[in-house]
Amino acid sequence: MTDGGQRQYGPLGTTLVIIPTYNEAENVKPIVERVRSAVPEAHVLVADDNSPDGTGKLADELAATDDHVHVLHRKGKEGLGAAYLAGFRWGVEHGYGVLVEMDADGSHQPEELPRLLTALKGADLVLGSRWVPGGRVVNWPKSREFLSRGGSTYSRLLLDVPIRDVTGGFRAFRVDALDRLGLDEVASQGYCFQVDLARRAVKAGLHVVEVPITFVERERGDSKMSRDIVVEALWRVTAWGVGSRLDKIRGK
Ligand SMILES: Nc1nc2c(ncn2[C@@H]2O[C@H](COP(=O)(O)OP(=O)(O)OP(=O)(O)O)[C@@H](O)[C@H]2O)c(=O)[nH]1
Ligand SMILES: [Mg+2]
Repeated sequence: MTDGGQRQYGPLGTTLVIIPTYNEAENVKPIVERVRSAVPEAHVLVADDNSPDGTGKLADELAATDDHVHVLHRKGKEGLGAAYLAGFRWGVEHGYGVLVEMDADGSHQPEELPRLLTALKGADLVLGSRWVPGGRVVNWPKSREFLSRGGSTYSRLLLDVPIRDVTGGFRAFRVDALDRLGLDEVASQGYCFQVDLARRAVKAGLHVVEVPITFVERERGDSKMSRDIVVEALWRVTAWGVGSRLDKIRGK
């Protein structure tokens, strides 16, 4: 999408990389270290849902020796969406200018963050994208690729969002753009949280830019992807699509 380069964007401010975790004991240390060396000026917030495997404690150990690392302990597993919303609130309260979403499992490569942040200088929201030219996935089974591409295509067509990778979770937001998304009303819990934010961004008229990324399948730990998450995404996206079509028919 383009606004024809008409708009002026302010300075970015300090970046907070939010990493939601649930049972990522094998991944939390390596991912935080990679972020710290890829973007040394950025801060990291691990948003842990009281992982039984001790991820939160490991994150505390990292925070104890590095003043750029912070931990948000949540009481129990409430889904990716709730963890991000809590992380966003924390970031806004602490005065960060840019909030980044990133998985803990290495699928999103911290080394690609500088490219996302450079693109954000001229945008409200930057999406790391697997499905634009130059984007790719490494080591994904065909079934997963089919689900992801299918989910993106279904969402794009039904919701009229001109975004190739609607479900991706490697994103950089300007804080003032987040304010315009109506986050208080977001109820999406799992995967569809990402679709929800993307559709809200387009609806709010934000300038959204997709930057190609190489997405790497997780090597350690277990996926939290489940049937329930896919079902939630399917019904919510369908309900949003039908709702907005009805609004159009009614002339709203
Ligand atoms: N705090 C919190 N984090 C979560 C929750 N569910 C998933 N996560 C984290 O969200 C990120 C994405 O979850 P994944 O299990 O990798 O989901 P996915 O990327 O769709 O699945 P795979 O591609 O199979 O890895 C990881 O960092 C998880 O630890 C949750 O309920 N609470
Ligand atoms: Mg993953």
